[in-house]
Amino acid sequence: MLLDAYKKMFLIRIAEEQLADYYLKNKIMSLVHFYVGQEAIAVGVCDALHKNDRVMGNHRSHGHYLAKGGDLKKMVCELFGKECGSSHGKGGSMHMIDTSVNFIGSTPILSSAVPLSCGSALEQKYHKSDMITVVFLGDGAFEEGGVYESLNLSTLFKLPLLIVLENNLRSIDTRLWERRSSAHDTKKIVTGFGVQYVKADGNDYLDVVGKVRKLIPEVREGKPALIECMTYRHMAHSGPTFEEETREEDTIEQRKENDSVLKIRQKILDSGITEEEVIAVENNIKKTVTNAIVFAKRAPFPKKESLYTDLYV
Ligand SMILES: Cc1ncc(C[n+]2csc(CCOP(=O)(O)OP(=O)(O)O)c2C)c(N)n1
Repeated sequence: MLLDAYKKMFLIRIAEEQLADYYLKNKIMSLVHFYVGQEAIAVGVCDALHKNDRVMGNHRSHGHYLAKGGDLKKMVCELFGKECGSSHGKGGSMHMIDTSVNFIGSTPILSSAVPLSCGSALEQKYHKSDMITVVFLGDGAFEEGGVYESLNLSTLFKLPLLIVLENNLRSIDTRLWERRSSAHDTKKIVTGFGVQYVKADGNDYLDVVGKVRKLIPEVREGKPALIECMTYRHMAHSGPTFEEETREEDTIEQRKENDSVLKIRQKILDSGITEEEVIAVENNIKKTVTNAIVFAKRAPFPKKESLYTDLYV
């Protein structure tokens, strides 16, 4: 089980690290927000889900898509603006959708995925499905009004909705404590609406998956919940650079010490799998990523005639 989780987390990490080079070479057709550092959350949450549960993401959703079982080639093609991308090359990094794995979309308008996910959960309830909807949002998005309307509606309508708050302490370059009064209390806000609240260490796969597994049976019964996962993003808000000169909350050394990918790797070694075996797994994943990028580079762009398809007007 741990090795499977590591493979998924390592895939997300390596895919983004390799894609970072192509971003610098201007091969990526949209703005990119890298998820590096937050992998334990996407994988921990999605590992606790049924494949027919739905997931919605945001502007930083490569990890969410891959953790939900998304296709790496389709994702890389989408970033490269190619026809075979998950949104036929027209959405880019921030508008991925792949209903074949119940990844029902990502949208960069902060918090807008939360009311949309309420709608999805309402549809699931209306059709007496046993499935739930999960939505990922950041601490900046949590401050948008639509979140509070959604918290209210989710308990009013008893929706099978799980909200995953990825608290990386920053909204672009603005730190949490520069945006919120000292009285701000996320748990009180959430429970004040009647929504269950749980806090997890977002840098620890086992903590996330364990807590989500505990929550889900009640969510399926129509008791919405929010899990706040504390984490760090390692790279700048957008693009592959680091921003040490503007960070006060942590250092590269602290982030490395607390890095979820390195932590789970150590646990695997402690469980008796040898370093050589882990390296072989990692090399395989690196090859898969390289192959996906080669495939995407060679793939065709969308045809001119398709300019007006896939549009909602
Ligand atoms: C409604 C809205 N306001 C502002 C923005 C610009 N914007 C894009 S990402 C971002 C920061 C988001 O921070 P957070 O929600 O904490 O997610 P993170 O980037 O840390 O993953 C902002 C302000 C936006 N996309 N939508």
